[in-house]
Amino acid sequence: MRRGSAVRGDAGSKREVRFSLRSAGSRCGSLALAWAIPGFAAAAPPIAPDSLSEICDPSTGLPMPAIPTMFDPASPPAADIEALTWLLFGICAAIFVVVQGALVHAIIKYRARRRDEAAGDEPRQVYGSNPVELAWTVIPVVIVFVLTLASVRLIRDIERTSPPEGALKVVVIGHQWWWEYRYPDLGIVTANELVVPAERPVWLELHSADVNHSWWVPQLAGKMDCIPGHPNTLWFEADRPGVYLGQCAEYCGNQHANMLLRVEARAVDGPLGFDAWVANQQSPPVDDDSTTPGRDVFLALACQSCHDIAGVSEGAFGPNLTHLMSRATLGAGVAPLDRDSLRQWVDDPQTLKPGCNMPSLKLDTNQLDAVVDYLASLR
Ligand code: HEC
Ligand SMILES: [Cu+2]
Repeated sequence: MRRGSAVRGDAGSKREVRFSLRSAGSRCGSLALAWAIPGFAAAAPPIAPDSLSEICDPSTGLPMPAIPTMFDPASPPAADIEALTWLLFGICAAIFVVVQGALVHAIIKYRARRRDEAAGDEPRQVYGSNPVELAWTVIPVVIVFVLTLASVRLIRDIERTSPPEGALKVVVIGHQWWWEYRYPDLGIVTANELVVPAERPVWLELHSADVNHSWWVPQLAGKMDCIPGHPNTLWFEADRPGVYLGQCAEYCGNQHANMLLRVEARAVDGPLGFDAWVANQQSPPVDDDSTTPGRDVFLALACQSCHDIAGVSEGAFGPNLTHLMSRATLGAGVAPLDRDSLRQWVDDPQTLKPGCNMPSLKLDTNQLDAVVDYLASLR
């Protein structure tokens, strides 16, 4: 039972908010799922195997689907895509029924019968029929035309060349095997968890630092590739607060499956609101005398050449750690971000995420404890 694992902060107040949210919301009241999928399990540790459809995210108290789904859209582009999906499904289902029906009818009605054989009869042979050939040419052409028009219209509706008015701009950079998020207008850099306000459009500019990745959170928008040297754009607008999950959708190497996408759409106000999150992210990292030894170890080792901690180090190869503990997951979803998994990660990330681009620096126990104390203070 790891419910406490994603509790962060001195969190008395957060805890209260969360549990009151939880008892208030009937959808969030009795929760959760025995996890089958490791990445998604990390995104929300199990509480009780109760509902397969929706659970409460332990770190924010927000509702969250157990697995990513496109059938519960929470944003206009996703809703349009779902509607088109049902239209296509409906047309294809009708074709299936008609074709299979005709097949079954023919098999039964025109099956070989003993008395036909005895009489040496063959059914009447038909060589070419203009009406039939016309029908099976024209009808499919009309169907394909309808499908094409519907798809083109949808693409025209949801793809934009400029940001919607009032949109929050976020630059997404896919890395092997994690996500970087930069908020240019707010001066924020974070990793793996995109926090946005609900009911406000979000404009993503997608890049890649290495190979192709693909950003796909099915409840929010369609799939969009992150291509090196070729920025793409995507927009969505979460119509209700919630945690929306997705997964890198373009094979990008051995840890591709551990590139969880996690979007938290928060209300604007309140202690767990978007504005409070922004204020915290913009504040300098915690600087506490008791964790100075750990910070010194961090600076003395190669950690500082790969990681950015505002005002402390400027590495840019790995995730920004300035407010590490404000996140709920570690290593793009391989584990919930708690002290135990953090310690295991710093000791040897390869045990949690084999092949990932952070080496074990073989710290001794004292160094390890000091660094983990330091990192755990970065809220
Ligand atoms: C060669 C560069 C490199 C060095 C050196 C390095 N890291 Fe990392 N680190 C990374 C990369 C890359 C990731 C992302 C791995 C992934 O998720 O696939 C990462 C991830 C992390 C994370 C998880 C961040 C998150 O949000 O999931 C922590 C914590 C971390 N490193 C701490 C450290 C510490 C402490 C040290 C020094 C002991 C260190 N790193 C040394 C490259 C490095
Ligand atoms: Cu990938």
